[in-house]
Amino acid sequence: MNHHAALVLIDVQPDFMPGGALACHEGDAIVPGIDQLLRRRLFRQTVATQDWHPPGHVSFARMHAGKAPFEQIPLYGRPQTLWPDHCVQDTTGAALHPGIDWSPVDLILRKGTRPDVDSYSAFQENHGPDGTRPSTGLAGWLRERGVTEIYAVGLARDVCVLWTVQDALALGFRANVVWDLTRPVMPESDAATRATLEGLGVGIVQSAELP
Ligand code: VGL
Ligand code: ZN
Repeated sequence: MNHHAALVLIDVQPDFMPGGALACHEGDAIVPGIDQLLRRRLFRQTVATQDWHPPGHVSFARMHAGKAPFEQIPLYGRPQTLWPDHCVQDTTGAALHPGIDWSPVDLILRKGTRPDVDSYSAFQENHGPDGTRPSTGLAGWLRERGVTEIYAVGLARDVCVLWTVQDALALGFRANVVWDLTRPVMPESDAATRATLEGLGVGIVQSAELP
């Protein structure tokens, strides 16, 4: 393992798993593997993100009259997918999954806390009303700790994991996805997600290949 690599655990929360508000296909299947990976302490730094929305968040379909979850609307001049209410602050569905021992994690980064802006990537929020994407500060945090490469795991493969690794590359990090420790919200998206990642030069690895 590259000594300068960080593990980034994206939104491993019950609401993204079967029975949750915005379940990913087989989302719970990644829990044991992530717990085992954390116990191995392979990485110099470990960061977990937590989707953490206030009630009435702009991404919730319920806030938009006549709109249903998974429909798209224009928001601040860009397409916004509307979601069921999910990961509402201080609910059990928003917790870091209780099946994982989180103690080795160095940083827990909450995102999506602004009522009017959605947030998929660990690095930058989605576009806000002023047309910018506010930084979460994670790129600086990683750089100041000597990190040059990330390995992403978690949920959802086609949304927050994808946006995180795209931003990582744009911000100058090498990026990898541990494919078997991710699951998609839309399973039919897998071929497109894989092709996008391969086209960008993102490493696609399996957890069993990690040293
Ligand atoms: C996510 C949709 C809405 C994710 C978060 O974690 O991929 N997807 N909020
Ligand atoms: Zn969300």
